[in-house]
This record gives sequence, structure tokens and C-alpha cells, in this order.
Amino acid sequence: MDTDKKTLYSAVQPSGVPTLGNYLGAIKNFVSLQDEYNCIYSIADLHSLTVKREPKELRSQTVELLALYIACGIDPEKVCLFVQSHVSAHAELTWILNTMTYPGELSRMTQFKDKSRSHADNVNMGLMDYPVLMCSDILLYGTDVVPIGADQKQHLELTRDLAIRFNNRYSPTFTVPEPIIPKTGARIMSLQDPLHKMSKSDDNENAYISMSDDKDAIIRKFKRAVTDSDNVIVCSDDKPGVTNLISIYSVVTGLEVSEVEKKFAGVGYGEFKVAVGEAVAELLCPIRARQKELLADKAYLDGVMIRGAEQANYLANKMLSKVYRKVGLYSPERKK
Ligand code: ATP
Ligand code: LTN
Repeated sequence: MDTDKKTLYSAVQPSGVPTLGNYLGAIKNFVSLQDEYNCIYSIADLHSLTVKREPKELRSQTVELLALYIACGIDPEKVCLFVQSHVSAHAELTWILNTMTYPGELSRMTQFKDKSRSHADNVNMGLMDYPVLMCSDILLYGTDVVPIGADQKQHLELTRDLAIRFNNRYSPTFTVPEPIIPKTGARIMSLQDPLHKMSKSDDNENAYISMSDDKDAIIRKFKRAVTDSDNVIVCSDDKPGVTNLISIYSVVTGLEVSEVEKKFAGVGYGEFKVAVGEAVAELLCPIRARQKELLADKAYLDGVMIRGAEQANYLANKMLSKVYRKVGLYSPERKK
């Protein structure tokens, strides 16, 4: 790790195939920040157990996400890339932080309330404790910054509160992290219900663009995207569908929102939707092809995971020992 650089931590859950929302809100920024910071990127498999999982599917989605990270341009030679469950300190620090977190802080979290509704048959303790595990992820590495989509902001606020609470109760230990939330793309909305975020766990597959969709599927889904009926391509609070398509086109092409509006002035929705679909397909198809190639080399991917876990275990265990000492857990001296 380069000591001149600040530390960055982020993660994605291996819960289904990542969407265009995950890419534009998170992974794309992971790539662009990798030179400026000491980056630690994880695959949050323990987090993904908070909803019912098919074990076989979880295993394959873990490797697929690793391949996707690399296919998107994350360089395992530059960053620490690892699977959360390979570093037991994450679960251990969660226990310590649980003893300093109040149920009210967790039950009011928007994600907990949303997921309790969408998974009403499985409202488990893990679903409620999810943000504390996320705090542990971040605090174990002395993280300065955390790139996330807008939906995770509340969890980052809890992380800051817990870091300050611990530092005040014992002595300065944790760095208090800052979020990095992209200006455009932080909240890509569902194509079928533009008032809700695009989610990989949506029941309607027309609602999201998955990173594994081919060009035809991408264009078909954009053609079906829900919009209003006035056929004018401008951003506005009362035009959430078109506004979402404009943001997507803007982040994908690098054009400012105002430039996109100008470019498509006088053009109908049908033509605009196809243009958005084509731009997105041009971005995603090469990533999909590279991911496929990487998945054919399992030995390489396992090697990346093993190396990442070694680096992460070293850093995380150093912090965990410090925490254990500060809270008063006894550590016997070993005879030389
Ligand atoms: P699920 O939909 O299964 O609840 P998720 O996609 O919200 O999962 P993660 O896989 O952990 O959850 O998300 C990884 C990152 O992607 C986070 O930083 C999150 O904020 C970001 N993200 C997720 N959905 C969107 C979206 N629609 N727009 C922008 N960013 C998003
Ligand atoms: N909860 C996050 C994924 C996640 C994460 C993290 C993000 C797990 N641990 C640490 C940033 C930092 C989500 O996006 N759903």
C-alpha cells in the first residue's frame, strides 16, 4: 500500500447479476478512482445471505462478480480485490460494534424497511444488522472514502456515528469516512417504474438492464421503458422516465445533461430510446465478452481471490487486534 495515498473501500453484493445501476452508480467509479487511492474492493457475500440464497447460485455469482470487476477495468495488480467471507475479521468486528449500536438506529433504515416489505417471509436479524456489517467492512481498513450509490448514504452516516462513538468511548482508533456519490448516475431508476431504483432483485426483468444482457435485449428493454406521453426530451421532476433515460445517456456518453437535451431536441421518444439502447449496448457488450473470457480461467480468478484475501487479512487483523485490546479483551503473552 502506498502511504501517500488515502484509502478507499467499497463493495457490491453477489446477489443476482449486477445491473446498469450498479455499474453506473458504483463499479464505473471504482475503476476511475483506482489510481488516486489505495483501493480495497470486496464482494460482499456475507451481506448477500440476508435474503434467501440458493448455495450453488451464490457460489457461481461470487466468481462471476470477481470476473465482472476485472472485465470492467479494475486491475487486481493495483487494488486489493477479495471476498468478504475470506476475512473473518469482518464478522468479528461486527460483534463488537453490535454492542454499541441501538436497535432503533437499525430499524429506521430505509433499506431495512424496504427489504422487510419485499422479503416479508424472511425478516431475519441479519437483514436488520446489515448496516453494522457494512460499518465493519469500512472501519477495518482505516478507510477515508467510500464510493457508493445514493441509496447507501444512510449506512455511511451510521458508520461515521459508530466510528465517532467508539473513538470517544475508548481513544482515537477509527478513521471517520466520507462518501463519494457521483453527480449523475447515483440513482438509476427502474425502466418500468421510474420512481423506484433499478434493482437486480426486481421481479420484472424489463425493469432493469443486466450486465449480461445482449444488444437485442438491451434495445428491447429501452424501447419498452415507461415514459410520459408529451414526447419532449427534457429533464423535469414530473417526467421521471425521460429524466432517467437522459441521465443514463449522459453518464454513458460523457455528455452533460443539457447537451443531451440539445442533441435530441425535436426528436421523438421512439428514436431517443433506441439511441440510449445503442449507447448502453456499446458500453456493456465488450465488458460481457471480457467477463466470459475471464470465467474460462478459473485458476487465475482463484489466484486473484487468494492473494486479495492475504492482503486484506493482514490489514484487517491488525485493526481487529487493536480494537480487542482497546475494549479490554485479554490477550495472553506467548512464550518465545
Ligand atoms: P439489491 O438490488 O439486490 O438490493 P443492490 O444492487 O442495491 O442490491 P449492491 O449490489 O450491494 O446492492 O450495490 C452495489 C452498489 O451499487 C452500491 O454502491 C449501490 O449504491 C449501487 N447501486 C445499486 N443500485 C443502484 C442504482 N439503481 N443506481 C445507482 N447505483 C446503484
Ligand atoms: N451495502 C452495500 C454493499 C456494501 C458496501 C460495503 C458498500 C457492503 N459493504 C462497504 C460500501 C462499503 C450496497 O451497496 N448494497
